[in-house]
Amino acid sequence: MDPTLVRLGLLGEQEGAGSGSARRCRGKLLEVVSPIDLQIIGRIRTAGVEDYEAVAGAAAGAFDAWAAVPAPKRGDIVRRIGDLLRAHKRELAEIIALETGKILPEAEGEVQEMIDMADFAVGLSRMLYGKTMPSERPGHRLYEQWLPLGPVGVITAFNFPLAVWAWNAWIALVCGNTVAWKPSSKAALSAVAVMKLIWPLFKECGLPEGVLNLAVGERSAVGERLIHDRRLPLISATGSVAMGRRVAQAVAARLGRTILELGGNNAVIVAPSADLDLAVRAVLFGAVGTAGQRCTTTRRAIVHREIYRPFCDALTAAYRRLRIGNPLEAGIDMGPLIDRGAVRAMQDALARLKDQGGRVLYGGEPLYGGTYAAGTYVVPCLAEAAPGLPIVREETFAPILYLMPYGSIDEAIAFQNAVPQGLSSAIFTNDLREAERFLSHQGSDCGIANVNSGTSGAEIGGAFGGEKETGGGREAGSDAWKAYMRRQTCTVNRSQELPLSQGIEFAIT
Ligand code: UN1
Repeated sequence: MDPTLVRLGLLGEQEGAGSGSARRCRGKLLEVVSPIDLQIIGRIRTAGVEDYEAVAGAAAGAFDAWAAVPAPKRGDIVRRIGDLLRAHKRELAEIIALETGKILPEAEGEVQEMIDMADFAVGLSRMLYGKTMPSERPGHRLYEQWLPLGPVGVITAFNFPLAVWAWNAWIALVCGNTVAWKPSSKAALSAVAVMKLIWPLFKECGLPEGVLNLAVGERSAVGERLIHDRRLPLISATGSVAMGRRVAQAVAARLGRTILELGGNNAVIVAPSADLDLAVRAVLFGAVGTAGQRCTTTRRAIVHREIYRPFCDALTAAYRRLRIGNPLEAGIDMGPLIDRGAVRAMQDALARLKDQGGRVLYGGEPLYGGTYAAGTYVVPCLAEAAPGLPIVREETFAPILYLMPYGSIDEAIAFQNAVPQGLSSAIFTNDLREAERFLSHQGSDCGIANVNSGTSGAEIGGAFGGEKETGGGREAGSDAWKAYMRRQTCTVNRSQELPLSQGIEFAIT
């Protein structure tokens, strides 16, 4: 038995829902299978309908008490959560790696991202600033304040099973909201582990149950109920475009708020003046990091034709040196995909690529036998594809990089923007005009635009999210917190007159 599971108390059947401690659940049994070797690493009793109802009820019930805690005190709880995460960074990373197949350095990065986010939220808890504006009326004060919004529903994907929840949860907490979390069933053991770690802290601090809530479960028992739940004024969802569309429609129908972080189809433009070595390294990490299963994964490289060949050769040489294997072992660069279904989806995409006239330059095939017996490992793929091919417009959640040459910067930017998604983008250039053009309104149409830095691995300090089919939401740093609060504009009259705005005279004589 894996020592991490023992240390985190994840042996035996786990309860998939709770509000401060685990609750005896009545849903189906979920077997958690590691993509590394298809071994069962855990069993979770998922939330049934009544468990969801209890958990959402607890989130709604705890809201008033939590909102009444002063924001800096709420921040102090988040600081203590950050300390817990620091103390358990390695174990949490191991469970993430076991469950998702991402390599340990990246899994540790994910826990670090949660810690960084906690630090940010602690500071933020003293900076939920509202503006004061000059009133046009004598003896009046006009200002805005930000109030807690309510219980927030958070839906997360398998690829960042904890960090994306933390982006939402820490911000929601300091804003005075409670959280009801539905993690992906493909990565629910990490969620159970982290809640087991954090829940006792709330008890220790004398806080009521229901501030941080978990409900692992099937779409019918949890997901659908959550998005239609009128007790949750905000739903923040990360996942596929299809899922996001469903969430957006359900929440819009009840005039609720959404924060959506959906598909990406991120490109790197490599200009003739680029530092090639830097560009190759960035594209390599962007394309094969997390085995091509990040929202920010580099999926397209748009390379100037003068340097297209040397770039492709250098990248292929780097791909050949990649060590693919057990992500828990030192020295491995890329682990498995999340499951065999993901391997099939990758193979389907490559078959369609070939049908559409594209060409595989390197890799793409599944690996079998020995270390790879699980059937979840692949050789990452370099392919050549015209920018307009239907397959290039799709996000295949696998390590496929489409390479395409360009002639002019106008053409490169047009290629970059010619997809339905708009999350992350990058240009490698040493030409100031090109860089500034890329960052202007005539440049990248994405939520994230980088110069001489790759598409993935965003810091938490900036707002994270994208345009078009990526969903338009913003999470994590900067002023993303505003979406988690209720803005109130207040006018206070200290005079003995009642002047109306816009100079309206309305006097009954
Ligand atoms: C995601 O894939 O949903 O920028 C999030 C990055 C990470 C987060 C990715 N900080 O790649």
